Amino acid sequence: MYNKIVEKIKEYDTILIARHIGVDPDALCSQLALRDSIRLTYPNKKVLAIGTGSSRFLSIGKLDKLEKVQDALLIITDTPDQKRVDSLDFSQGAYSIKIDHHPFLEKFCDLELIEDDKSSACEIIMNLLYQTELKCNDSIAELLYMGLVSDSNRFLFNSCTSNTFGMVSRLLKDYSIDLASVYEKLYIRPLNEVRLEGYIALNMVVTENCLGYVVISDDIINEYNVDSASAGNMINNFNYIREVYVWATITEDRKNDQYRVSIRSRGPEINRIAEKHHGGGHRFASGVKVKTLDEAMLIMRDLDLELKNYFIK
Ligand SMILES: [Mn+2]
Repeated sequence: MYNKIVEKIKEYDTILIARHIGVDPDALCSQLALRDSIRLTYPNKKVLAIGTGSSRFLSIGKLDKLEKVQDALLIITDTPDQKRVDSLDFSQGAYSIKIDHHPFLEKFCDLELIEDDKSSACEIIMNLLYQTELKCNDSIAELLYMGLVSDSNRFLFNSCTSNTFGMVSRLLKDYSIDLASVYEKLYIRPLNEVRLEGYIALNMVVTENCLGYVVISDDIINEYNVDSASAGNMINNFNYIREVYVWATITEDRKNDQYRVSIRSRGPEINRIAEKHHGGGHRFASGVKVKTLDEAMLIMRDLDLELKNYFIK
């Protein structure tokens, strides 16, 4: 499969690489690393990374302007379904390839490489670069390391396997990566976000079945002067609370007239519940967008029930 991907890359002069909406470091780094690797290996090809930028990740790297899609090879990383593709129409293009580590949702590319046992899309790209003629250098290695570290929440998840550590070990031996600088790019944050974290900790509702959730209203987002995307991302900081096995943030997004529900679990699998409510994600990290707070509370009810059954078993 890896070689088949490289054969396809060799066939095309123009290659457009996309990833999912609501950009995160794994999506961005896998996309940029693959772009830079193809540019390094085949300097005559035009390779562009497409997608909506985010001020938060400016220090990670720059995206490109979209050019014409016809005759181009389209590649998407870190994205299981077409509706989450950012800024690229996959019904166009000459040929398309998906490289993803999410559980399979739908086929929308001609060639799909899905390795849902990998910690991150970046880990798959690391394998791809090591096992094919695609080249790597220090800055590409740094991108790949950054995406992997971010998606595995600093090697905290079970998605980290001996392959993960093996690849990271090899990468650190072969390339020079400034770890302190990587962590600063990923984790530096303004004081008001830390203060909002304090708000979440103080206001989290915890049920007797060990579900913890908090509603972050638009007023709160404004009061703490954070953007709603970074408010939703704070969910990852609330793991390992003794009384909480599943936790969720319900973040109001008044601009788009919706609530974003982010769910994490260290107990039962929660992606089926997310899918039932038209969201998705990983077994222990999922998300749903809903129109009303009532719908969000229906998800909380389902999660609470799931927990109840989980503890009975
Ligand atoms: Mn990912």
